[in-house]
Amino acid sequence: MAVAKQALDTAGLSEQQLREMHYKMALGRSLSARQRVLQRMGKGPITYSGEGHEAAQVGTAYALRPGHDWVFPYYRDIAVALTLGLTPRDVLMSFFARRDDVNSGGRNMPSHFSHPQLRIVSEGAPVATQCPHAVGCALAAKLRGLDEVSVAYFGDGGTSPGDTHEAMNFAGVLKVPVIFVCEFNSYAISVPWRKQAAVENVAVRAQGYGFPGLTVDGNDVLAVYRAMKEAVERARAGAGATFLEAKTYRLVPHSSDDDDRRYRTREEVEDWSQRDPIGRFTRQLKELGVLDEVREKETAARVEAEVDDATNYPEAAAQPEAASALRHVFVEA
Ligand SMILES: Cc1ncc(C[n+]2csc(CCOP(=O)(O)OP(=O)(O)O)c2C)c(N)n1
Repeated sequence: MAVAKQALDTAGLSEQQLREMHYKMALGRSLSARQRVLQRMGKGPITYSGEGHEAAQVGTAYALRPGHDWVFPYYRDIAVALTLGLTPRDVLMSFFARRDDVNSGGRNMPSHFSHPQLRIVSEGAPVATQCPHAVGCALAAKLRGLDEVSVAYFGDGGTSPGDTHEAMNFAGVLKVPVIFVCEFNSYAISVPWRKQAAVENVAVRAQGYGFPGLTVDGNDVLAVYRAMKEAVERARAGAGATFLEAKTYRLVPHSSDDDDRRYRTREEVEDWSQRDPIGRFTRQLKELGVLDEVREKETAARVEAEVDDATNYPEAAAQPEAASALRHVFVEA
């Protein structure tokens, strides 16, 4: 109790905010699971799940100002997108590639979240190309004297491409308001971290680029939130970049096309399932008296209804017109 209370005090969040974070985590989990089911039923395309990453995603996104700060998520960041204001309908309209999909009008790959008004910028398919984009965006804010922060999200695999190193280098040199969030789940598809780098905590690299790097328990939503809040404050105050490494685990295969039994033991997956970030936060909130059985059931029912609604909504929605296929590809007369 004392530990939970202390965590709450330092996070500075109201009970309502804590419940909202819990709800967003549950929504991300359920919507991800629904997409996997739809793919298996042959109704939807390839899907990338955020299951297991919810504390890292909601904890970081909750510290931002939606529609003010610029967010460059990667394909696993469903709960980042939902926390910033993308709706379950938006997500599934994109999944089913409908004409009125806000992400891209049905053009982009699934899970390439974007929303102009919410300042969520679509990633490119090549891993980590969003890192230099985020640094460029942060430089623009700095040159214009704006207090907008840019955030690049990526996995541990995303720390290896040259793009990330170049982005981090210029973030340090130019001292721009950018935050690098690494959702460290120990695998780049089937490649374990130990085959990718010889350091345990990738956050140590930040020092070499001239700004702070922090490693946090990425399954502890309040620890993530506190670390991110500090990074955001630093960025807004003109103190430059931060690298935040959130240690977490994806509870399901890399994508619906992956069989993780070929490279992860069931014991390992089970061990991490015991540390599920949602179960952990639920217990913490109950201990604090912020959540009880009744509210928990209400949240579950609300999530289920929203996910069902989002699943059904695209059924009646228009398909993109074939004649529009080349829009945004070539200049139109
Ligand atoms: C430059 C590049 N190389 C390879 C790929 C294929 N690819 C897609 S996702 C991925 C794994 C990335 O792993 P990580 O960044 O750790 O994120 P995670 O999926 O584990 O959350 C790879 C290798 C790609 N999209 N782009």
